[in-house]
Amino acid sequence: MTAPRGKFITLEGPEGAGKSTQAKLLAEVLAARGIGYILTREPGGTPLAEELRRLVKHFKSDREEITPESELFLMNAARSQHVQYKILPALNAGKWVICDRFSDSTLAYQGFARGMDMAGIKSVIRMAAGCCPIDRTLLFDLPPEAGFRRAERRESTAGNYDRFELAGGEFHRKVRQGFLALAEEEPARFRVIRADQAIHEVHADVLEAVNDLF
Ligand code: Z5A
Repeated sequence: MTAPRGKFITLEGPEGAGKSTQAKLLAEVLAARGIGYILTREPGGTPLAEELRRLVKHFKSDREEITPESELFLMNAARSQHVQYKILPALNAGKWVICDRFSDSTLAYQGFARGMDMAGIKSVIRMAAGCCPIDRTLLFDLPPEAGFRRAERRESTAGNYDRFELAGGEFHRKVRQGFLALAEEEPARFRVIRADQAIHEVHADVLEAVNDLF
């Protein structure tokens, strides 16, 4: 007998909103309940996808820039590897997948913020991840200034900003508005969580937001 498919939960939101922190706390709850899970992230999650992550975040050349179209394809090349080699096998084995960012980040960053055609983006996402419907998306909402201040305090940042962190306030305001618009479009899948609370309060909201999936 095959195991029932696991649940696919994605965490979305602007930088520094606390997605990674909350993903780990949720994983601890699953472990305590004896539920098999994997914790993963985008872009990334497999060897090739992690290489693409490094490129798309830190590529620098005085001869060319990454075009918005290339950014879209790099994100989705990484996603295709991630889905085929990590996410689908875990779901099919009955494990829950907790994913720090997924396709809604493409819609918010490459769509709303970079201004690329939404229908085209959705069709690329379908090619990369159409086989993986999401059960619940937790949107951690925070003004970009607050998220940036938090991210700046992180040791790993230490002045080494990536292409997205350097994109400016207006870009990140569009990202936030984009995420909120996506949540309004699909209220059954999304739960919007106030990320400006203390970590334990955000965690309590996360548990409430996934409670019906247990
Ligand atoms: N991107 C894209 O354009 N298209 C796509 O399709 C995909 C991604 C998938 C990935 O960067 C970039 O790729 C991302 C979008 C783009 N760029 N941006 N911006 P990333 O993965 O490196 O960046 P991130 O997802 O924004 O990670 P992050 O900055 O680490 O944010 P976070 O995971 O939401 O936050 P955190 O690491 O849990 O917390 C940040 C700090 O705040 C840390 O010191 C915590 O201890 C602290 N923290 C957490 N929660 C709280 C609360 N509640 N109060 C106070 N302090 C807190």
